[in-house]
Amino acid sequence: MRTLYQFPISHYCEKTRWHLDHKGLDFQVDNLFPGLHRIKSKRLAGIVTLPILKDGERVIGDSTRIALYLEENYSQAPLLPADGELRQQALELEERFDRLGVHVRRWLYGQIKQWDSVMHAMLKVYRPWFGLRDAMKPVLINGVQKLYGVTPERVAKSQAEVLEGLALIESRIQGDPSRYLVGDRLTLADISAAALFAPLFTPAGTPWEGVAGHDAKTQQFLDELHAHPAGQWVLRRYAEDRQRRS
Ligand SMILES: N[C@@H](CCC(=O)N[C@@H](CS)C(=O)NCC(=O)O)C(=O)O
Repeated sequence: MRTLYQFPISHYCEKTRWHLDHKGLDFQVDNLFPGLHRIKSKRLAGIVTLPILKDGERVIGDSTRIALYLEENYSQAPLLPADGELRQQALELEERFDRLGVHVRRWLYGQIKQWDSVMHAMLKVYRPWFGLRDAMKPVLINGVQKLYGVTPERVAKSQAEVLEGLALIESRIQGDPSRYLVGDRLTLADISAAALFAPLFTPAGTPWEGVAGHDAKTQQFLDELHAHPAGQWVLRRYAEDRQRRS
């Protein structure tokens, strides 16, 4: 039995879901409640973040470590190229996009003017527990802003990082959304970049579809990003390469 401990709305958890789906590995999800998740995540893997994967007796925390574990232990549908140089490039890009995921998250949280639809998307999978779930919303909004460093200065820096990340995608694909980041097939670099940037582009069928708490100015900025090759690339990877079982 395989269990993914997750938050549905987390883009790091989406990266792991995509990987498991790509390999055709069955798994159940255990949606932990934000904040309270730390009791279980510490007990399971000694960390405070999700995703955590339990595969039989093995417990692996952190999306990058999970990705390497899956590649090492399940040879089907490999996401790391056999060629040493391409493999190294895929691994390096995976790490780079992993770090950029932090900036995508901070920038997006920094744009929210209305938290209702964001909180709904974040909490809808949990039982209402006699009103306790909804009573937690103000605590969570405050907690998320503190935890992820959502201050005007840091959000502005994160915007620059996000734009650099999109420019990196554009240069790797040479402006052509049909291409992959490394070589001519899907690798770990692609699913990391696409999953971690997906909240900006809200592909159909993802937890971010229809979530919008920002204003018209931010929407215009996002629309411009959508039209760029990197935005089109994320949507194309989802349309063509995200075999969804979860
Ligand atoms: N480097 C970690 C980052 C995971 C991460 O930041 N997860 C967030 C959700 S997007 C989390 O669990 N935050 C809760 C917390 O820090 O308490 C990974 O790749 O798994």
